[in-house]
Amino acid sequence: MNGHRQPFDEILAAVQTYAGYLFPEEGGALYLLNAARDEVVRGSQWGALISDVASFHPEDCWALRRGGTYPTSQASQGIACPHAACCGPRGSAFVCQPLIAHNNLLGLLYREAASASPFSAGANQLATMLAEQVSLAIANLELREQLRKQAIRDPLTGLYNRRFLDDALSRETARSTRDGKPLALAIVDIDHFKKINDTHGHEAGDAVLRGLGKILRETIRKTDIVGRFGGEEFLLLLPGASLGVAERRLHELLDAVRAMNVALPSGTLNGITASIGLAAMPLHVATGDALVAAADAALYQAKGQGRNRLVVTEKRAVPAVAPAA
Ligand code: GH3
Ligand code: MG
Ligand code: MG
Repeated sequence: MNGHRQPFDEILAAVQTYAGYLFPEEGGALYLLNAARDEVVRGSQWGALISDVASFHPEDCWALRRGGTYPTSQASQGIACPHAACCGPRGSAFVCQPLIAHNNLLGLLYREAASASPFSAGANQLATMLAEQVSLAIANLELREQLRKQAIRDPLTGLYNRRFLDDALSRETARSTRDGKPLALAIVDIDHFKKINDTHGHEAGDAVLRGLGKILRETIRKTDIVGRFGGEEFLLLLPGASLGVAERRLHELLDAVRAMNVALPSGTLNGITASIGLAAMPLHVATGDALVAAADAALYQAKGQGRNRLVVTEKRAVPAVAPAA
């Protein structure tokens, strides 16, 4: 579909349904500004549209450039918006209204009609109300989405935060127990991170954390969960992955960390390594708490063995039923 953001689909569908009734004499479209703010993308449309333009650059609209309705009067209609190129002085008429909430440009309400001066005062009033209502609805949704992200994301790396990870861990361990599917858990810890901070500064440390965050995001599969557990420790949950598969993927991750280049104002930082502790259920342990503890102990061993490596826990789950003597 179009490039607009998903949470707005309901608003767009409502506008699409009602605008046809509100403006029976007109054609029109609602455009939303994309996240990069370099394109407005049509999300709904109604009536017969002469300017059938799916998206355009915000600079191509006078209303978006000026932050106000355009044209302002019959006289200014001589200069058409480039995106409404069909609407010359003697052709059809158009009107663009920016969607603005809290001084933030969100999109555009575009209306057009086949004759040169067809917009009734009533229709204009309705359009102003529609633009206001839609702007508010979009702004509210954006705010809600932002709060939701803040509640579950670590701001530095963009990965899930500890709170989300704790919930995910209970959910995934319960699911693994119920379905009998394996669940692998890895704790990744940057080696000698304190030294990176001490030598290159806290900003450089932050850049390394962001770099590792990016690598982790690129390494994981759709069903995997990765987050920042705290400080320079990251947690990876791999539901359904066998021990062998998890090991292979984590070795790839270690390789990617070894190859990492972090751009700093003073030059490029490399030679970064990490250590990983890995445990899986039901192979090694039977519960979520034990899973974290086993991976943590394995990580401690990896540090003790010289760092820059993966250690799999040596624990073995005690069988539920003791084998016959
Ligand atoms: P090891 O190889 O044993 O893991 O040593 P280490 O230095 O990585 O581990 P240690 O636990 O001694 O130090 C972790 C450091 O991480 C200490 C703390 O100041 C730093 N740190 C924690 N959170 C952040 C952060 O958000 N940004 C930066 N730059 N540093 C952080
Ligand atoms: Mg460390
Ligand atoms: Mg640590």
